[in-house]
Amino acid sequence: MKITRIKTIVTCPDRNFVTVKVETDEGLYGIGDATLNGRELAVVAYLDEHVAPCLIGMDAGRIEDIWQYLYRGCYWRRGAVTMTAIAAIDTALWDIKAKAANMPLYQLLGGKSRDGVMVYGHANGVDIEETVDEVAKYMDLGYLAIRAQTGIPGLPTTYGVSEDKMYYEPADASLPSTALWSTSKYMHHIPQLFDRLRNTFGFDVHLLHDVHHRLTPIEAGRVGKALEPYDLFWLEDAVPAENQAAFRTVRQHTTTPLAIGEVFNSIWDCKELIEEGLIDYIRATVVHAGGVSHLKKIFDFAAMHHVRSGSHGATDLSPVCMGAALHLDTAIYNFGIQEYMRHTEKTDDVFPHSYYFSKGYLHPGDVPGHGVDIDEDIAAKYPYQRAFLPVNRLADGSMFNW
Ligand code: CS2
Ligand code: MG
Repeated sequence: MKITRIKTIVTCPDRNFVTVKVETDEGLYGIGDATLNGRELAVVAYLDEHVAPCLIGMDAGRIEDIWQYLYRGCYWRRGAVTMTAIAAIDTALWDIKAKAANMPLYQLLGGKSRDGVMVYGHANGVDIEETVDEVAKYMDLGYLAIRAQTGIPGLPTTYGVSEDKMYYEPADASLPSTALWSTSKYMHHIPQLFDRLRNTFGFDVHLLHDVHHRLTPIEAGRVGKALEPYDLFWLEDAVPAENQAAFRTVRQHTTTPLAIGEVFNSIWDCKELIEEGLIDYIRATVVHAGGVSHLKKIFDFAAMHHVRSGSHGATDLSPVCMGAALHLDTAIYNFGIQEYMRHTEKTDDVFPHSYYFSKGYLHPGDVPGHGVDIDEDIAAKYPYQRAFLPVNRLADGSMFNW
């Protein structure tokens, strides 16, 4: 089966998505997510100019070989743009292979290891009271695991707190808006949130929290230790991890489970973290970590070191990424949890999908392939709109991590 055409489709049904469609001479096609939040058109140019022309005429069934061709063959390895482009092609090729086999993708990845994929939803409020109410809403919706974020007194806006409680959207402006950050205000406030949540809801619900790369290792150790009585499922992205060894300090000071990985592109971003047992959950995902092929390798490596999966599933990862991720989540042995932020109705119309939510779990469905398609006519109604994540500054005006 030969690759005859590779199309990149950009659409903005409430937010931007980039989708790759790989067509073959046998009429089968596959799709892959190529969305890199705030850098969408860089990936489009990479795919259109530097990937698509090279793959025309290749055998669509040679997934591993094409992956290595794009990774090794280009000389410039890794990086978010490259690995997102590779991921999109890889996901589309797995979609084609599973459709050709007339099987849901999880069958080709080893079959089902579980009956459903436990997900966590996002509860957030401007203050602790509102976050408590939001957690209650998610429990009523049947969620078994809930991430809780709250506004911090003295900071006008805070990461993770959104106006629209149903559909969280972090890329909020056509040029980056500026937020104010204070580590001391944050560190003082966050244990109060979890104290209140556990007193209200007890210990049966899983609670998670995202620091979004805001602390130093010793600060993260202190926060992790302060949160130990509240038994978090995980503390996410406590420290930026360009320097993986920094997590040794965090680990020495707290037993709160640690998760990281949404900005990782390859095994080389997390090799020491996994090998040295410095984390508990690896949160890399299909679209930004080289597709189904490479993420499966990361997860299998993690399994050897008692590290479980916890894939990123924010709204800026398209339903195509979610579909593919759910097949992997279903098949691997060391699955932990999957993030699930609902997409808007417009987005769901552009991307019809077989996956569905029931009683705290997502299910990938049983249609051949990864079960997600794109309606190109509806997609064409929503042209690209430039959008950025905010940036963060401290009170003295200096730049900080977003
Ligand atoms: C996040 C995201 O879902 C998460 O855990 O940290 O909100 C993240 O900020 C965005 O996906 C960035 O594009
Ligand atoms: Mg996060």
